[in-house]
Amino acid sequence: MKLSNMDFQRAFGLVLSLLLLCSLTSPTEVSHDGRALLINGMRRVIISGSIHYPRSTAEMWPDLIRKGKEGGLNAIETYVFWNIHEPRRREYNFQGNYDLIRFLKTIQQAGLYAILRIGPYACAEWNYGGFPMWLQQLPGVQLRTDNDVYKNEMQNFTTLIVDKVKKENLLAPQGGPIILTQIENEYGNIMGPYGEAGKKYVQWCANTAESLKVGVPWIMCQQNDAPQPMINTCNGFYCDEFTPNNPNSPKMWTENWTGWFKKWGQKTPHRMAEDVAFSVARFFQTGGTLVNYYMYHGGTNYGRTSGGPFITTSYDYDAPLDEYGNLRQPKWGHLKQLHALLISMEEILTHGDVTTTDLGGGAVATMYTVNGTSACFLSNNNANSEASVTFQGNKYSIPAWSVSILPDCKNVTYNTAIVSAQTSIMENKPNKAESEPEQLEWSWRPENVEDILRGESTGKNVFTATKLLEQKNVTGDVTDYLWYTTSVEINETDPFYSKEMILSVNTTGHILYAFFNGMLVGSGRYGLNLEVPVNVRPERNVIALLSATVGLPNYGAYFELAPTGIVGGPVKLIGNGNQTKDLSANTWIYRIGLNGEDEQIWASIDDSKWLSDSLQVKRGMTWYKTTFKAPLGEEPVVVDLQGLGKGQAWVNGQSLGRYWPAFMPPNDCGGGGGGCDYRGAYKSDRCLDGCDQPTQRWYHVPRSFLKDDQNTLVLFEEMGGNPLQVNFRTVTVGTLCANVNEGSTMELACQGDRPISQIQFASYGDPQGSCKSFKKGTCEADNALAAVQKACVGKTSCSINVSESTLGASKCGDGVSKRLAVEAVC
Ligand SMILES: *[C@@H]1O[C@H](CO)[C@@H](O)[C@H](O)[C@H]1NC(C)=O
Ligand SMILES: *[C@@H]1O[C@H](CO)[C@@H](O)[C@H](O)[C@H]1NC(C)=O
Ligand SMILES: *[C@@H]1O[C@H](CO)[C@@H](O)[C@H](O)[C@H]1NC(C)=O
Ligand SMILES: *[C@@H]1O[C@H](CO)[C@@H](O)[C@H](O)[C@H]1NC(C)=O
Ligand SMILES: *[C@@H]1O[C@H](CO)[C@@H](O)[C@H](O)[C@H]1NC(C)=O
Ligand SMILES: *[C@@H]1O[C@H](CO)[C@@H](O)[C@H](O)[C@H]1NC(C)=O
Ligand SMILES: *[C@@H]1O[C@H](CO)[C@@H](O)[C@H](O)[C@H]1NC(C)=O
Ligand SMILES: *[C@@H]1O[C@H](CO)[C@@H](O)[C@H](O)[C@H]1NC(C)=O
Ligand SMILES: CC(=O)N[C@H]1CO[C@H](CO)[C@@H](O)[C@@H]1O
Repeated sequence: MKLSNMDFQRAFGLVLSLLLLCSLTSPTEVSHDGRALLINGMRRVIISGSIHYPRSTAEMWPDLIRKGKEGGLNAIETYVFWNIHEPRRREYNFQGNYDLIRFLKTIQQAGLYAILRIGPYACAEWNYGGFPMWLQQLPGVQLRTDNDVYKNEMQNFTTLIVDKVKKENLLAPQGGPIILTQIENEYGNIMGPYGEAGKKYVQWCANTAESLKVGVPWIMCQQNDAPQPMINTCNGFYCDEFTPNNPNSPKMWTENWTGWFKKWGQKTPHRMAEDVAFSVARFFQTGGTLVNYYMYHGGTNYGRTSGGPFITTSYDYDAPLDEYGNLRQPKWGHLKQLHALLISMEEILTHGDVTTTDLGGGAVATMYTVNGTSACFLSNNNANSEASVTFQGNKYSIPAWSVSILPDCKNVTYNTAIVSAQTSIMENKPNKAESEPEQLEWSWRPENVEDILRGESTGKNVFTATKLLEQKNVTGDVTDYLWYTTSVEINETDPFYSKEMILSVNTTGHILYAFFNGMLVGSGRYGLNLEVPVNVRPERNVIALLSATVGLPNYGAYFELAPTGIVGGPVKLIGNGNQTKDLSANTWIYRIGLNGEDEQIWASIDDSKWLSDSLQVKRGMTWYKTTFKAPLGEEPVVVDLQGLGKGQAWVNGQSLGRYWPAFMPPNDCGGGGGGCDYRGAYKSDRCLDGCDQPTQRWYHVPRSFLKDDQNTLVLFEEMGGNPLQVNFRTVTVGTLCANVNEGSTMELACQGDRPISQIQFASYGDPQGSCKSFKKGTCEADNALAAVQKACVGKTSCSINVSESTLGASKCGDGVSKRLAVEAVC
């Protein structure tokens, strides 16, 4: 292999940073007591965020991790995804975005700790929960229970991962970043149906983990019966009421859901910053010492990695870093302030004596005291009303569903419901690349299905069977697509014969297209019993059924056994007087995948088979191809696939994942209006939006997929769509807003090195409304706008102390609590 100059510089840089690391890293001892993790004997507060390495690119990792660190994290957590690393038994892949070791080293280089959830069952809305398909096909295997075949494979892979990180000195006692390791995952939630075998399995997991001698504690999340020394931990939207199963285990929260994932056909979930902050502050108020945000960066399900069925390609999760790696504001900033405060209270939170006082009406005061100094939390669990309380002789009002933090037990320096961090409204800006035409030029190619529709397929990936088979078992899950084709001779004397009959197909899903004598006669999604009228000929009739999966299930007891495809059927023709002809035991011709998949059309540079004339739109089973210039700049790139139906997309041969802009959520925007109330227990169906647009219209194109000159986009459109509206955009901050109380500091920043160009609104007094609808109130200072313009316009970021001395006299009465509200344009 030849090293280019660039490679050489990179390699040289790596050597340098490795040298640097060796000199900086020293063995770290990790243990725990009932209060906290002990790192080199010191109790620590750990604030961690989940970033799943295959859901971004290796080029994005340093920036994501840096933004996590800047947001106040001291640890990054990830699952390990078995099915991408061992796609075929004992054949491994740790390349590119699957380079776990490089990811862990990037965390280490940033000076953060790592939490490694080996599992190797991951759940994670990941295809098949992370299990490789070959595992389920081993004779005699039963997953996640006391089964020797399974345990042998689990042990083999877990050992491989542990050996790999040991070899690279990545465990804390070796000077590496890994302070915790996890075995299994949320098994306690679903172990009931496994009975005694499940209990034995939990013991076995613990023993196996112990035998691997990682030198750091093991955790088992959602596992009340986790045997010592496993530490059982909590996952959920709130974990304040969680208590570990052993007095020697610290209270740790391995999944605090910062938002929620999205499914095709559903609206977009949101979880307000105020409620995430409330849940974290409550957790620390009640003795928690380790929190992990699930997700801190959700990212993208590239390729066919999304679980489900029906999990979208975007795994944005409403996380503090958005799908593309931008700061999601105010969530990121509001939590950053909380983290700084909690870390500053580390000593007292991990050592203090705790006194709790019920102040009535849902309000609780918690005081941590050590050596005569105290820190306090005042919480109000009431979802409807503010609490006015007197605590240690001082009066406080605590907004509904919030926690105030008083590091000196006197002054409130943070309240979870009062957000002073800026709000950033993101915009997708048009591609400004030079000489890029308004509309892209497309060529197309039909997926050749004629043989199949005639019932005559032959060749590679084709075989016959006299029954209806389970789909993923047949395909090995290397493709979404499986054709089931049969033909039936019918003559007019057949008792069930009538000219018009019903074709009835019972499928477990996920998507079905039914063709009869070459014509598409029906389609449907989910598991369904499709019944469509067909015109039967008194001769040979061909039935071709295309079944497509949309991500395999990832959660639940025995989820791996959930069938896919037209397994067992029945497939029938129903005719005269409801007499039926059952075709389930016919000779079925199976065709695994598409011709285009066999050819890897998306990676091919052979243009000869593409047609550039008479572009066909609204045509199912069609490949499209275009070239485009990369948008200028560094900002994240997305492609707008509005107009298309359903399929998969590739840029320069790399998969962007499945697309499905034709799928809209149920149109019930009405009622309740916009806005979202953070108060009251969050559930994944609260605060939904996006009811009037495709579940997912925009698809992330990582910068590292792009070349400076010409780029290629290939689409496979399965149901019919129009690519003429497709265009590329960059995602960037459009509008900034902030609303900050007197005595605090307002901070504003655009993105990267883009300056603030204009202040559209600034009022210091009692301004009303919210971002994009601010109005001045009853009183304001005369010169606030000028002061903000002077401090911010032309700068990439600015900071203003909200006080009369910086903004001028407000002319508000004494009873008015003053604020500065600003709306700015980047
Ligand atoms: C995993 O299995 C392979 C054989 O399939 C064996 O060679 C290897 O030693 C096993 N690894 C461990 C850690 O057991
Ligand atoms: C409390 O004071 C004692 C005695 O001065 C000291 O040893 C200890 O480290 C202090 N503890 C904390 C948490 O500050
Ligand atoms: C902190 O609290 C004390 C007592 O309530 C008060 O006198 C003092 O002004 C407060 N300090 C600040 C900076 O708000
Ligand atoms: C999967 O296919 C194999 C043959 O390839 C068969 O022996 C096995 O029974 C199938 N399993 C299921 C669940 O259909
Ligand atoms: C029609 O089908 C029946 C039963 O398969 C067969 O016995 C008969 O010979 C067929 N008639 C014609 C005209 O093909
Ligand atoms: C359709 O298939 C499902 C799952 O395989 C089965 O439970 C159901 O009984 C079938 N329905 C009919 C009408 O056969
Ligand atoms: C055929 O089945 C349908 C649906 O089950 C029923 O409504 C109809 O009455 C039946 N027709 C005859 C002739 O039995
Ligand atoms: C804001 O006030 C703090 C102290 O209260 C001071 O250290 C800081 O310099 C001030 N910042 C600006 C931009 O005036
Ligand atoms: C019990 C439960 O719902 N667990 C889910 C928690 O959230 C994670 C992340 O979304 C999922 O992977 C689990 O299935």
